[in-house]
Amino acid sequence: MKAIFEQYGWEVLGCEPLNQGLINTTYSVNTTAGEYILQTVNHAIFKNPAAIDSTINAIGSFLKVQYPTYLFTHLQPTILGNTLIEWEGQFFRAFKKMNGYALNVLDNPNQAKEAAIQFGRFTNNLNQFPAKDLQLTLPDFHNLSLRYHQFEQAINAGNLKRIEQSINEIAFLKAHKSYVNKYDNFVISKEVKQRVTHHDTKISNVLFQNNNGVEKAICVIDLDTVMPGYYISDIGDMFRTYLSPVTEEEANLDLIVINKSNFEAIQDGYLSVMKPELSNFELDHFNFSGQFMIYMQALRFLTDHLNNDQYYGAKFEGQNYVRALNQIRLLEIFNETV
Ligand code: GN1
Ligand code: MG
Repeated sequence: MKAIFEQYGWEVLGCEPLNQGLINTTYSVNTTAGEYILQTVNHAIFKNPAAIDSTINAIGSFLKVQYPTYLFTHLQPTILGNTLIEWEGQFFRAFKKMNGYALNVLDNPNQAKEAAIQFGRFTNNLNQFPAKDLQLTLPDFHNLSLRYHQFEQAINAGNLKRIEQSINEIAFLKAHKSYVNKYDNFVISKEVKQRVTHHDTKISNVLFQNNNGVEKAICVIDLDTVMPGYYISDIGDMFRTYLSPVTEEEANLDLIVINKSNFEAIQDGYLSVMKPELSNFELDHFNFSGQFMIYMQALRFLTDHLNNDQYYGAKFEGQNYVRALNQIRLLEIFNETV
């Protein structure tokens, strides 16, 4: 790491790994010039780290001019002025540490509303930015048809033992294939727009501050999957991750319940910013966004389990299976409640 610190010109007092996200590795670096977040970009997943670098810089420059007071995680340049470092086959980038904290789970609807406002504002502030010019950091990331196809491939060519053990879950996901058709119809509609979309709106990707007991979201983070996309991705992932008091890792399915106040808070918060932008057809798919994202995540976790955890990895045998069961249960409860 020393070679990296030198490129930034940091005199480092301490460096510790942060447990954040499933994909990249993140460190908090304390230097004589302040605190930084240093990250390696997972090159196995993000095949083109330069595309992420270019996106963050492009939208950052736009926002700096158009919304000078908007809080944005600009990339930290090295002494030579680069915002992405390639070093011994690994890619690094850094951000100034923001004065805020992230939550892993919500404990009140205000947090859901605050986060939804921030994600709405992010897209809305970029509505004059040409979304189609953004590079695709992960092509087809939220393409449900493709995810379904990958699921079918895993059923045909995956780990036989795991396939046999998953017959109930496979049957459930097949029985809900109509979501794929609904998604296909949504994206081909002329009334649907591609906008600058975050694509990973979980609660830990929002920073909060607490001033005298008033908790406010201050900005969104983790911009690796910012791409042209559909608003149902962002709303849907909020539904997927804010409604239940337990995370996607929870193995006790009885603990998965839906908090309706959080649902309303997401709706109020996001639409307070984005409603004028959305067509009636888009708005008609508000609840579908939850089905779309929860279903897709269930597909992705089960697919990965059948493929021997190639994508997400697993800390214990069957971790992605547990996650898939969790998401299937969440989808069932979502459908009962909404
Ligand atoms: C991954 O790495 P992380 O936790 O930010 C994934 C998301 C999933 C999420 C599930 C690039 O995000 O799509 O929703 O795990 N990101 C990528 O926890 O695949
Ligand atoms: Mg992420």
